[in-house]
Amino acid sequence: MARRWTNDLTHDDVTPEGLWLNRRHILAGLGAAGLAGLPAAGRAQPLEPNSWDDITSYNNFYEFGTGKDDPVRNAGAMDTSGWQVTVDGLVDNPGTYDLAELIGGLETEERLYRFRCVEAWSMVVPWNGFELADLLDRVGVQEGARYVAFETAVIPEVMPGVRRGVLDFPYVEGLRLDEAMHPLTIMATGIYGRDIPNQNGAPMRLVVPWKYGFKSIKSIVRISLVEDQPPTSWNKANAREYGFYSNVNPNVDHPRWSQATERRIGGGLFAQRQETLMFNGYPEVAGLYEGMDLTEFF
Ligand SMILES: Nc1nc2c(c(=O)[nH]1)N[C@H]1C(S)=C(S)[C@@H](COP(=O)(O)O)O[C@H]1N2
Ligand SMILES: [Mo]
Repeated sequence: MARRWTNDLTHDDVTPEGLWLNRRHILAGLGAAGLAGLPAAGRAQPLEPNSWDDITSYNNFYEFGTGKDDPVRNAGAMDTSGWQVTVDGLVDNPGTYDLAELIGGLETEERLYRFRCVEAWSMVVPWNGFELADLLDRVGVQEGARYVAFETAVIPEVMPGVRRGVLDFPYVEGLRLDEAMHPLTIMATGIYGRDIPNQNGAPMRLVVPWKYGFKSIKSIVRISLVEDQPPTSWNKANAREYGFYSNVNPNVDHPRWSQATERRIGGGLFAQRQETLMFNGYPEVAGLYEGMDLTEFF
């Protein structure tokens, strides 16, 4: 029934082996090290993950307020039980699904990803989840679909940022279909082997590691396969500063600040800034943008 939308890449082509971590190893490691932030010992780690505390207490989730500590203080009031997700547009199997039904059996390995916010801070997060491509295959992408649009829940009773109208909600984001199908693009449902906390986008959020953090939309309730480039929240709020693509690119400054360096959260106040890497250190995605002027399509 569902047709596989194919591209040429496989994991082996694009995911450096060291970035894949076996969930069982992680859980075993946590048994020994606690939740302080160290994955299984004895493995060569190309990246040092941030601590659970860093990852879950310094957040952007404007529905719950604009301060970095607003989400951790306010998001607990959101009830994610019985979560439903609507899948519509150019798909074989449209409908409104219970989340468990929609994603049952898809969850796979833990992945350690760099995360880079447009505000020039960064983290490294060990996500649990699955490839967005596997979900799209399950719902069956139809001919003619060129983009995937995503939408976040709007629950004013528990979302002070929605009540104050700090952005035009619902928060919306989008990817080109080939970006969405790329094996680095995941739907996260956990961190460090635990359920993803509300402030990080429970029960399911997008993670696109080569793009600025705001592309990684949280608490998703709608996924639409569409023909035309969908609107995106930060582009709607300020088109001059935020484009559709939003690839991490040290050579394209944000109009109000440089993107050449970043501050790793948790490194301490006096930690040296580090150089920001093209595509946030995922050069394997460069082929997606071949022939595009990335200063025009920023
Ligand atoms: N629905 C929604 N998703 C969102 C945001 C938001 O305000 N609302 N903020 C974005 C921004 S700007 C960033 S940097 C990341 C932060 O993710 P984290 O809190 O898990 O680090 O979430 C992104 N996803
Ligand atoms: Mo961000």
